[in-house]
Amino acid sequence: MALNSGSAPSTGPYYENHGYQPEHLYPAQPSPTAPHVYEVYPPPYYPPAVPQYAPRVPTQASAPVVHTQPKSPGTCTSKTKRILCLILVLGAVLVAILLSGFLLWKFLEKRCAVSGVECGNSGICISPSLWCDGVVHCPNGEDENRCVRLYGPNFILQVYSSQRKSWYPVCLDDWSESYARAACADMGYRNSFYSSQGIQDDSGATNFMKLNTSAGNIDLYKRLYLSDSCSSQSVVSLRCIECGVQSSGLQSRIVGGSAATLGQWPWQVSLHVQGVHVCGGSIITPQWIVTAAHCVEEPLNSPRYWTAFAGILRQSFMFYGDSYRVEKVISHPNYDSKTKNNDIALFKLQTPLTFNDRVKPVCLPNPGMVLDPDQQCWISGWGAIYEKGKTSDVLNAAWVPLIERSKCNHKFIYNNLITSAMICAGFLQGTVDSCQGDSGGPLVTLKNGIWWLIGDTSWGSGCAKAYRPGVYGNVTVFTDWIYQQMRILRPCQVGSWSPRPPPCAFVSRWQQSENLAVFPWARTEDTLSACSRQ
Ligand code: 4AZ
Repeated sequence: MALNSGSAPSTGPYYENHGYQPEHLYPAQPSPTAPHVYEVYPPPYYPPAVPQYAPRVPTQASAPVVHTQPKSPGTCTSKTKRILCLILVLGAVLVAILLSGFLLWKFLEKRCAVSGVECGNSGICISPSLWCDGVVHCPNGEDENRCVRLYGPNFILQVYSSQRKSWYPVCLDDWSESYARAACADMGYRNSFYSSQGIQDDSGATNFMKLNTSAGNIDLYKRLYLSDSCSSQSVVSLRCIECGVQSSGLQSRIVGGSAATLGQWPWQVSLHVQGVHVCGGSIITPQWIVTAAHCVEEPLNSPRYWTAFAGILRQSFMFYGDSYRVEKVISHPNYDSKTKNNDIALFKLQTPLTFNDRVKPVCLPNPGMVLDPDQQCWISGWGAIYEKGKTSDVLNAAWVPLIERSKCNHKFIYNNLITSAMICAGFLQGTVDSCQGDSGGPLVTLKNGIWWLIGDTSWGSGCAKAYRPGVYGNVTVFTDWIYQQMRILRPCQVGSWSPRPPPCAFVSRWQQSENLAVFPWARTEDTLSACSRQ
């Protein structure tokens, strides 16, 4: 990390977190292109409001015009020809009707206007009542993919209504911890729950999801119904993991960037290949680490090359600390190695990390979180302290302001190379920046007393150069993808488990191809025992 002191930030529009858009499962972020050029269309033709009749006025009236029936080879003269003609015309009309009917049906089917909600862009429609019902119906599991989310910096629990195509907060009436645990599991936090409490809803919501207490022992989502009243006047604020807290007492002040202290950036990990630090990463759960996709390009896409170290400040001390082997390396499916678009990847560890003062997760940003255009953020890592230098032995950290995208895309800065899946941060005069070896590491910000993972270190032109700030993966746009990966269960194995099988999922016909989700809802006792029965 190239470290120095910074200067005053600039102003502009907000970076806003937008929630899940059910129609785009993997939103392919646009690759950097030239600025938008608006196409010039011909002026629109507006038909006249009343029928118009063109007067039939002969332009030359010197001789009387004799109108005769022209004789052409294509006209129907004889009786048989006339019948043939009629058949041909009727046939053509019939074909046209059938064709337009087919096209209309295809159009309606695609829009799912006839049979319900479309599964992504697949053209497959399912009934709205099957959406978020706990059973996967769509080929890629879109119907059960994002039925619940945490919104804003206060972690308001929201449930998606497929009928209304909107998100609603959950009323605290009749809420209990078991529902909270079920909601966390559905988000991907398996066996992880931190707190669930009621808070005053200040969003101005007039509709709430409420629990139907008279419903039998059915799935949480089938119990929920939309209501315009909430007698407790409180909504559920849910936290699935205690995240985004630095360890108190161990903290020391950093001005302009300097060596970190233990527990200050407890989510920072060092990712090693053959005993050498290669990239940084951020802990988000005991088993999941966020890093950059460019760190795991072939041949480093195999988990066997990687070891993660957590809770250690010095590279020279790494081998005295606990090391963690990697079970899975998952690179974003739309990562573009040329443009660094969608530069994010996940490591799933073979064994979970044990959290303590030095090892803790950072919070993933929730949709609906508004950041200042020049929000103060922090970067950390063992990267080089000057361009082309070697990696640092000590963990360094520095604060950098966000730079709004339009400014970063200026022709004198990155000239439209910054997509919506990227965020710029740094000082335009240079001086403080991430550098080689910081890649994959965190760009975090403090909001509401909690540290949030806003970016993962991705690229930049050199280090700490004027008008060349650091570029980070925009974690906000990847959270749906991250949760989706966390929800995926391994396929059930044939054989018996004792005393209890680990969570697993049946792989359906359409999900057998690689890279497709398996039943994200396969978490019930039924499924677990079904797995063990196999
Ligand atoms: C790198 O190669 C790298 N100045 C990381 C960050 C930046 C440049 C390079 C941004 O890991």
